[in-house]
Amino acid sequence: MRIHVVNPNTTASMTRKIGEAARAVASSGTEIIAVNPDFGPPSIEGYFDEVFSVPGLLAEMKKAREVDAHVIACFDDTGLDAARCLASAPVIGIGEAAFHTACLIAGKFGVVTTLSRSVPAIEHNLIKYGLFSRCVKVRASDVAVLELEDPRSDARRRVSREIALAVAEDHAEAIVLGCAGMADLASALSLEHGVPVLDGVACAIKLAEGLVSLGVRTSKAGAYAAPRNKQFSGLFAPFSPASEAHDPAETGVFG
Ligand code: 5HY
Repeated sequence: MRIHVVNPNTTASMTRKIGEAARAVASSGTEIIAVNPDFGPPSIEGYFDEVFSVPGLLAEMKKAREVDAHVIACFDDTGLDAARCLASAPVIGIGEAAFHTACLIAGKFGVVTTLSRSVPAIEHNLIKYGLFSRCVKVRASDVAVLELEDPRSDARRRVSREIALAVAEDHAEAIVLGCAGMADLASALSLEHGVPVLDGVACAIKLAEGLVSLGVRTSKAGAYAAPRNKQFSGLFAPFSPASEAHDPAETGVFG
């Protein structure tokens, strides 16, 4: 099977790290195609960045050919609902995947993310998924997303310190890492803190493989029905559901 993994920000080094984390858990026979758009924010920290990363995400999804599932590798599950309207293959958000996985192995879990501005979106997703009561707290480690790409930064120490507080003060029984850029830290931090520490990329790959093996696809009976044909105007004309001829993959997104 072929799993298309989209990092909605434009930072290629993070996409490489995400691809490595995905391949590390993928079954033999699963091909991972890890991509990021060439336009949009270099990192997604809060609502403003998030909204400008969605067109790039959808453009990458429109480019994907013969894939069995899609994974959105941004912990806010950026553009997840719109992506499910666009694709019939299953679409998994790494946030949703990690939350459900945590609920299968712990009574209560904690989330440790990047900056405090990223916390509200994650809390809203927990409420939306009906899992808010299973999460003891969403903590910020005060680490900017791109610090995770800088080997000289002490990002790992700050993330680890916040995990220690989540276990000691919030009594978290498992930890969910709240950024795709933390994908390479999970196993070492789990050993260090003696509780399961989950990376959403790995959780999403295993869930995607499961859905494909079950032969299920996104229901088109309601919320995730294909977009109705209409012509968008201006900057987003190339994204118009109507203008199949103006596929962003072929004509480029703007003009
Ligand atoms: C992520 N941002 O997983 C989120 C994390 C965050 O660029 N990749 C990003 O801080 O919301």
